[in-house]
Amino acid sequence: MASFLHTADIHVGAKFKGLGDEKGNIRREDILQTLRKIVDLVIDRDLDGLLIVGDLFDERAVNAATISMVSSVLSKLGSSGKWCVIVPGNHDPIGDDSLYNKASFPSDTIIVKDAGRFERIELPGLIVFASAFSEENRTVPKLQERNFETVEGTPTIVAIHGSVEPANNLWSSNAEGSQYCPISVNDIEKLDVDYVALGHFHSYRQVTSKPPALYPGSPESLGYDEIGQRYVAAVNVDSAGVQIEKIPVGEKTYVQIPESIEEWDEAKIADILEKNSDRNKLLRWKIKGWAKEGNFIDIENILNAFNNQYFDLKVETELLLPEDLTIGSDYSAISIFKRKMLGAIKECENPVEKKRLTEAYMLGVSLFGG
Ligand SMILES: [Mn+2]
Repeated sequence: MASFLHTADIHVGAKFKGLGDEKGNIRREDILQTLRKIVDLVIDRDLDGLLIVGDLFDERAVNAATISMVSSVLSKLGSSGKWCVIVPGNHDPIGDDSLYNKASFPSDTIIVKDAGRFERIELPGLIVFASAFSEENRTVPKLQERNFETVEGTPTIVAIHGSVEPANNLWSSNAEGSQYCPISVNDIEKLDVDYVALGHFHSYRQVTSKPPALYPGSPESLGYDEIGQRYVAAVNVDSAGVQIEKIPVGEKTYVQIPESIEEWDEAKIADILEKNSDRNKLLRWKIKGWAKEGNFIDIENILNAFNNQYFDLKVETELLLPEDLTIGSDYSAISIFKRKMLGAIKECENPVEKKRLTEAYMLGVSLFGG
């Protein structure tokens, strides 16, 4: 019998471009915090060990302080009698300049360094076959030709960082492309092993049932292509078979409200922001719609009221002209204003300028009293 926690794609040191320095630093700390919680899960649940299937680090040049922080977090496993196996992925590949060859990790941490062939790792009660990703070897050692040497009564698993194909468009939003170690579903299904631990795609997904092959996804979201709850997999293999438990993890979640086309209403917008509000959420919303003439909505004002109720709030607006425009042909100030502005909006080809003109039109009409 064997039990372990399977994770991948943690991406320690991720840049979080677009969040700015302050929030970016908080998100980098979130990743470390999630790693600490993962280690604690292994210990608290008394699992045998932790398997990290690629991209523990975001890039091969992570600063020394961050690496030593990770190292100290992982050292808790060894001191608690738990094993830890790290498989290098496409973001932290093995090779001459690999951080796995330069930095020091706890002596009991097993780092897979063989690329181009499967390394056989014998753990207490479990045999792991794993291959490291290297720039020179962007393919998985041929699975179908490999006879995984098993031991009667001892569970055997395979760990691969790569893209399972056919991907069936399942990965369109979070795949980094199939150039990284393509593995076919067919090849996986031919394997006579108990479990296939995958890494590379960033969302939780079991791809085959026999043997069970699974992507746990990133335990901490890295952006809006990784929406919602994140997970790690607790795997238990015994004579009865394989049990997989999907455990929710992560410090913060990304939420995206689908683009809306509707009549703008200040109360409605505020209500949606209120309902979703959570300081551990990053929310993105594109509101596209129109307001009634004379009903100018100060979106900045609404957002300011909600900014500190989210970790990060990004609302993009596209204000359209009202559907029920009424334009008089007289020479009153409002009619002249409307005719001039609508003419300018119609002629405007620059989208940024068009947006400003539309907003100016709405504000102007509201100042005239509708
Ligand atoms: Mn990754």
